[in-house]
Amino acid sequence: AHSYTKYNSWDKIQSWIASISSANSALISKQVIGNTYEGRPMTVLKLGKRSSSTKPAIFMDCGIHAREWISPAFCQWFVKEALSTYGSDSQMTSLLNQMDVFVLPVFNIDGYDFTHKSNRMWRKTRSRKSGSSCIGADPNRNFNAGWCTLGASSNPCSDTFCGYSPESEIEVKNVADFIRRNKSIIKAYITVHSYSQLLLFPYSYTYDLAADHSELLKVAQGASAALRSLYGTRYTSGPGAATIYPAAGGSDDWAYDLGVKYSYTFELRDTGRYGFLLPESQIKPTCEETMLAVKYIAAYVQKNL
Ligand code: 0X9
Ligand code: ZN
Ligand code: ZN
Repeated sequence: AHSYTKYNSWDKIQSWIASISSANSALISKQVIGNTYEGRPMTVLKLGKRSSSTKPAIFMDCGIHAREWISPAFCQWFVKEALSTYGSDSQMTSLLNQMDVFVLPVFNIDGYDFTHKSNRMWRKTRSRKSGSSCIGADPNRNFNAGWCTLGASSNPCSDTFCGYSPESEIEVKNVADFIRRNKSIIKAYITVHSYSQLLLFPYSYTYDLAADHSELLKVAQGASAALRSLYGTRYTSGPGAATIYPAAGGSDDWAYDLGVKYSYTFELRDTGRYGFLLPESQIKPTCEETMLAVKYIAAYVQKNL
């Protein structure tokens, strides 16, 4: 059965998506934004109170990288918390009254399924192309932001293969199309990875500072402080290139250059003791503390609409 404190398989997440949306139709709707390479449906959940006017929105995705299992666990947690605290938590109530939150629980579904069935450390998509026996591209090197210029590989066998062209990965194209289509309402982009305990923002494809650098840093530091207030977990905030490493083709830089100012990449727990193999006993504390950071960013965005 599905559990918020376990790493659920894709099959369990898929049935959870169906049941949670049908049981909460006043606050959730779902839409398929396309299929993965292997044909699995990519479903975006829209959380928010129904409104007659179009609402500004936040887009959040989890599971761009297959082996980062705490990430999809967080998106599921976020949906549960949003539903269970709407009406009692004043911040969540106000957020979902005024804005919508689009949640893509698993971005790289084919890769995620592969990590459950065959290779726990798989990172990339599962696309194939004739001419190479190596499988998949790194979805976070496949966005059209300084594509394949830095910190990415043009070798299909590399774990950071940028793909054959920008958006060559259908999962990337589906998400990019969705965000482009909803560009006028999307005010923030949040993408959840692991691990290293970082809160990153543009740029990663250059060491140049973003035009909104000081505001992005201020909000990241506030979010990190909120996260730390629960269990003392320390996060470092900063632009990707200088804080983790330069790497082009990422979703955060792409969304920012499209015009989504508040664009953040979370690298959740831990700092390397367990790494991608974070024990299930840490799902709850990791998600609870991360909720505080995401809610901090959301509240800031809402206040500055
Ligand atoms: O390298 C990545 O894609 C991310 N780290 S991970 O260990 N989860 O793979 C960091 C992404 C930072 N942003 C960009 N490079 N645009
Ligand atoms: Zn990642
Ligand atoms: Zn809670």
